[in-house]
This record gives sequence, structure tokens and C-alpha cells, in this order.
Amino acid sequence: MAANPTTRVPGGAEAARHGLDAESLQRDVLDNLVSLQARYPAIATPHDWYMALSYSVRDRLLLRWVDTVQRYAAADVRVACYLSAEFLIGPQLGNNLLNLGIEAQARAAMLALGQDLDTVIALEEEPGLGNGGLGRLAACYLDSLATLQMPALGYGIRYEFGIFRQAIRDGWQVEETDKWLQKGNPWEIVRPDVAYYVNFGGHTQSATDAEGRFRVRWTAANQVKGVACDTPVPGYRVETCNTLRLWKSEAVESFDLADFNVGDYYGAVQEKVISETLSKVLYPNDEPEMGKRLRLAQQYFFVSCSLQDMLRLLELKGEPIERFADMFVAQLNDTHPSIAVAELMRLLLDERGLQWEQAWDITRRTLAYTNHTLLPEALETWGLPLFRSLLPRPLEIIYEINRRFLDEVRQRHPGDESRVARMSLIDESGDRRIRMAHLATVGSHAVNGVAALHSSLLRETVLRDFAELWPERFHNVTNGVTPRRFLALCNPGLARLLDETVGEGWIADLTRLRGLEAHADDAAFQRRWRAIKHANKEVLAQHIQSATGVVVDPRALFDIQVKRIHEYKRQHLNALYMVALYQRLRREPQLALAPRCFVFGGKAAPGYAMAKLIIRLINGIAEVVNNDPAMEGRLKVIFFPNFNVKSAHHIYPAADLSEQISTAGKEASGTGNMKFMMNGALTIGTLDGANVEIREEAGAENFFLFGLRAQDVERLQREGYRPADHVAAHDELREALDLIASGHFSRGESEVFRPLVENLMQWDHFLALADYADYAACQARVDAAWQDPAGWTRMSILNTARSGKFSSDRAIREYGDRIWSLAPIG
Ligand code: B1N
Repeated sequence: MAANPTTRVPGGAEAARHGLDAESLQRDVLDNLVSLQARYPAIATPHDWYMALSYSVRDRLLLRWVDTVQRYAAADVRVACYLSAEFLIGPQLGNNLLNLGIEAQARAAMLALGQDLDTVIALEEEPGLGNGGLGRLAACYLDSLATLQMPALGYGIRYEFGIFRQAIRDGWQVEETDKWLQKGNPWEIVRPDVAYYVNFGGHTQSATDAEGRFRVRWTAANQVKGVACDTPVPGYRVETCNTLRLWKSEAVESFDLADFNVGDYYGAVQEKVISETLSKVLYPNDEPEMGKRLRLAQQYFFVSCSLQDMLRLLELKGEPIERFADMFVAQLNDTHPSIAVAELMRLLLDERGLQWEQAWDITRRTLAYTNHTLLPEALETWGLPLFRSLLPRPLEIIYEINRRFLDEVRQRHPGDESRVARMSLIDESGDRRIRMAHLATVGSHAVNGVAALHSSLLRETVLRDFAELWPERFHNVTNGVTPRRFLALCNPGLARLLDETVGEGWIADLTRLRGLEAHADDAAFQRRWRAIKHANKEVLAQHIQSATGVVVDPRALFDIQVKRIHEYKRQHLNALYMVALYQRLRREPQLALAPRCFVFGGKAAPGYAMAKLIIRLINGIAEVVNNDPAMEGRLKVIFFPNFNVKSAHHIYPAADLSEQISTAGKEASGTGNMKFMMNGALTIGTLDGANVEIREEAGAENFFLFGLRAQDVERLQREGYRPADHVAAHDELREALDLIASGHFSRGESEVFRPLVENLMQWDHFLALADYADYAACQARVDAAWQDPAGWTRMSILNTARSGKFSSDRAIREYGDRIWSLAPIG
């Protein structure tokens, strides 16, 4: 990055060369087809056309990109660095066309070349570099940062294999490797010259340096090189194009060579294999953390590369180290990058020779931490032996941070040793473990939860002692999603109606959707609204048919639950209700129930047996229901395989009902709930995560609420919950469980679902049975509401109209104002 502001890239001539008109696009696509794909039109494959168009679009981003980098390098502004182990960015071509405002031109250009733009866009392999909500949130935030023209960088890992591909065989989930890079990635620029070394293993020695200062030397057993791979992140219709910088691991040549010289050729190759394994694969969440050495190595690897890069950028700006925190703020996306606390200290102490107090002041002012979960099993801890063997020097620094921190606690609360043990960075209760959430909290100037309820619970439970010590550091920033991808791009039919009704400004200011309220009861407007929803449902029906072979009727109520499969999200509560409906309809074929199509989608962690069994159950129910002639026109059940960003584009716009039914207090926020709302789905949900705020915004009368509240859940579990009581009290529930246990949905094999049924009857950790009766009653209200199309459509319109709060633009403004002290530079 050049720091000299006088050498800015010229606009005129370059811009003309890469014109945004259809003709120049067409010319470039043809050029690129030949020069980059080595093909001519007559023999070009659809994928060749995809590559040629994508390169042409990338060319049109480069000017803005280079210019943005130059602006940041020259300006005296703080840069927000978003550190995240996951960036689930989704397919790029359609989004980049939208943000550049050249979709129509690209369509015309491709048409002139005999190609259909939508077909070409559909060919893109999406980068699945995330598990779900957390990784997608990071991607939405990058979109908003660029759109709001805020100086920002995303830092993460360039996984060679993203989240596994889910196939369904005999009703079971089967995992396949995600080879997303196989055909090349036209969006990425690899920068071999932007590379850093990262140490692993070995030992430390302390000595006094020439100036008499105490210094520690870390002699590593192994070094890995991180190489920057950059992806452009253009804002919506603005000049700003930010950078997502992902690190790819490579072997360090000198290490190989040393071994080679002593004759250990195969040892050297082995070393290389290990270094190159670091950025190979994304870990699925909800897996036991035990012994995941490679996962800890990944975290340290990308954090160290990112912090070293920030230090280099500071130098390029010509700023002294003392100004680091004025020039950079680093947001830690959950605890996955929380080793940054120790690593920034190490870089400042060992590499830059700063004193502890000054290094600590810089570290704390630089870092901020977002918590995304309260589930005890999801809070990261690392066993000391593993940590010590991989990161001996960072561990010493953590000990010293802890010593100083606990002194402070003891001073504030003399004699309160149980508080000291609770707050310590090291959990000494069993085998000793480092508590990463405590490390992140102690090392940050701000800590936030991701929805109002979650932030309160965070202050009251997991981080209670810390909130008591430093109340001013705790914040809430309710999550948001980008209206570009999740409304404008994925729902073009609705987008056109919104443009016409409230003006195009809604895409960059979602609160303008309030202007729809005036039309909520207008019969003609309602007809158009329903026609758009119907067309979206036809599109999804087509995708369902080609993915599963099942034909669904777009006139049915599309009742959709898409998200990771987890017991706390309670897909099985939804499944129990489907079985009950099936029973009712079998008994009473004339029952006046609205035809429903239940759609599920989501992956289960490969090692999470119960989640995989829930998938098997849904597919078992689907098989029986969809093949029962008596259910024709009444009930359909679909498990949509391999739910990802791409299929999400078709799913959210087609939903009538959004299932947000987690046990209250367990879902930190949810973001799918917001995507459904924007696209005019009504929510059936508990008072959990951001559902609380969705209901507040939509109005209680436009939201189907059921279930225990967070405090009821807590009390019930404290006082002793007996699931069997609920089964005994509810005939329909008992019959549903019996039918599942009988083998009816597992081809007569009664053993298959036994673990699921027994788990529910004995433990039911997430209170599905306790909430069943209220859920079923609420579903009856949904049914009644659906029978009144005008009433339903009014609620649908009002949900979209009032979804403005859930734009990621609002969320990013809040981070900018409250946590980063960072403003847009136009
Ligand atoms: O983060 C989302 C929230 O909307 C969801 O409620 C929350 O469940 C999700 C370990 C996670 N929390 N924790 C994770 C992801 C990957 C991993 O390896 C944990 N994901 C969430 C955005 O705030």
C-alpha cells in the first residue's frame, strides 16, 4: 500500500477503459474468455462464461479497490478490523453486479453473447467459509462497512475446504468435502509479498538486552508462513471497495532446507505437509473441543498474521507504535480470535520492546469482544498441556495478565477467594483450562452481546462478575443483516414493488420501508404483494422438485425452518407437531385445516448424533406423509438438502411462516429470523434472542408468540423438570411419540428413533415437551389467520414495513458510534 497521497490512481482514462456500459462489458467478457480461459465462444462451457464475466466484473472493481486502499493509507483515520474465524460470504457475482449497479448491462452483454445471466450466476460455487449465523454476520457486516464507507478490513482464514456438503442418503445426512476452489476463484487476489511467519512449539528463554531491558526469546520448533488472499468488498452504489484478507498457510522454505541439509528429505516434506494443513478445513461447530490442536493452531495462525499486518500498515502510514490503538480497532468475533489479547501483547513486548503497562494500555484500547453464545458447552476453553506445547510464549503472557488481573480483583474484594476462582483466566476446577471468554473480556475495552435479551443474560450469568467490575464496558448491539443480499438481490420481484412504493432509497436506508404501512389495507396493493409471494413460492417449488423429486403446491402455506440442526433450536418440536397433524388428518380427513408445506433445511455437526437423528426423523416423516394419498393437497414435508447461502436466496422470499422456536434464553440472537421478516414472512416464535425485538417492532398482533420465557425455563430446570408429566397430560403428544417409537417413520424398524424418544421422555434438556401444548395452540392460531388472506397479507406487509431496525447498516453504525469511535469517510 503506497502512503503517498499524490500518486492516486487516475480516474478518467482507466474508468473509460473499463466502462460500465453493456458494450464494453461484452467486449471484455469476450477478451477474457480468450485471454484467461483460453476458449472461443463456440466451445466455451457455461463455466468459462461465468469466469470470463466474473473477471470482467472484478476488473471494474479494481479501480475503486485500489483507490479505497490509497485513501485509507493517506487519511488520519481509525480502521476497523473485523477478526473472524468465519466469513460466510456466499456467491459473489450477483451481489457485485447489484452493488456496482450494472446488472442490466451485464444481462444485455451476456444476451448479446448468447448467454443467460441467471444461468451463469447460478453456476458459481459459493465459498462456504462459515458454519452459519456467526460467519454470515461477519459477511453482512463487511457489506455494511463498505456501503457506509467506513475504513475497514476483514481478517480470517482462507479454508481450502469450507463447511462440508450435505447429501441425504436413506434419510441420513452424509458429509462430502466442499471442494469450492476446484474450478478456480476469480474474485481472489493472492499476494505472495504480503506474508508473515508464525511460531509454534519450542521453548522460551529470558535475557537482558543491550539496554539492560528484560526480553524474552521464543525459539520455535516450527514456523508457518501466512500468505494474504484478498477479496474485494464493494459497497452498494458507492466508490468504496474494502478488503477481506484471508490467510493461507504455507511451509517456510528455510525450515525445509535445514532438514534437507542434514539429509532428512522426508522429514522436511512432512513438515511442509503439516504447515499446509493449517488452512485446509473449516471446523464444524457443536463438536467436542477435546484435543483439537489444529483448531487452536488455526486461531493463533490467523490472529498473528492479522496483527502483524496491522502493525505493518501502521508503519506504512508513518505512525509510531504509540498510536496503534488510535489507528486500529480490532473486533473479536466470538472467542475464536481471543488469543489476540496475548499475541498483541507479545508483539508489543517481545518484538517492539514496549513496557508491560504501555503494551497493555494499547492492547485494551485496540480490542473489543462480541459474545455469541451462553451455552456452557459452546464456551471455548483450552487445556493447559495442549496450549503450552503449541504456544509456550503466549501462555506465559496469559499467566502474567492473570496475575495482575487477579490482584485487581483481590484489591476490590479482599478475602473473596471464590470470586477470584470464578473470574480467573484459568479454570482450576478439573484439569486446568484457559477460559477464552475471560481472556477476551479482560483484554478488551468493550464487550457486547448480539440481542437485547442476550446482552442482559450475558451480564447476569456468564460474565456477571466482570459486568459488576466494569459495568461501563458492557454493551448490546443487536445483530442485523444486509438488505442488499437478503432483499434486493434475492427477491427482485418484491424489490421492484418496494422501489415503486417507497422509492429506491430503502436499499441504503431500510427504515424507509415504513412507507409501506399506508398500503397495508389497500386491496390492489395486497393482490400484488400476494402475486409476488406466489411467484417466489413457484420458484422454490421448482428447486424443491429438482433437489428432492417431491412436487409441492405453491398455494399451500409454506412453513419453513432453516438453520443449523441443534436440540436447542428444537426442530424436533416442529416434527412432533407435524406428526400430530398427520394423525389428525388420518382420523378426520374432512378436517378444515389449511394445506401446509413444511420445509426444513440445515446441517448437523458430523459428530452430533442426536442432531443427525433429527434429520433422519424429518426425512422419515417426509417419506410417509408425501407418499400417503390421503395427505395429498393437505400436507407435505420437505428436507431441503445442503442449506447454504445460495439456496437461502430462494428460501427466504418464498416463506409464509418463519419458525423461530428455540428454548427461551438459548439462541443468542438469530439472524435468519430477520431475513424472513424482511421478505414478508410471519414469525411463530418464543421470546428468545432477537425474536423479542422483532415482535416489538412488528407489533404483538403481527407475531405468533408461544412458550416459556427465559426466566420460566431457568426456574423449571432449577426446580426439577419432569418431561413425562407433559406427555401424560397431552394425548396428542403421547400418540405422536408412540408413533415415532413404533417404527412408523423408520420403515418398521422401531430401534431407529429410540434414542431420540428416550432422550425426550427422560431428559428433554431443551423443554420441547413443556412447550408442546402452547406451540400446537399457537399453530392453530396460525391456521385460522391463514384462512383470512386479507388479514394475513396485511400482517405480511407490516412485517416487511417494520423490519428496518434489522438492517446491518444500523448495527454497524452502533458499533461505529459506541465501540469503535469510527466515522465514515466519504
Ligand atoms: O451467532 C449468530 C447468532 O445469531 C446465533 O444466535 C448464534 O447461535 C451464533 C462456534 C459458533 N454462536 N456461536 C456460534 C460458531 C462457530 C463455532 O465454531 C460457535 N455461532 C453462534 C450471530 O450472532
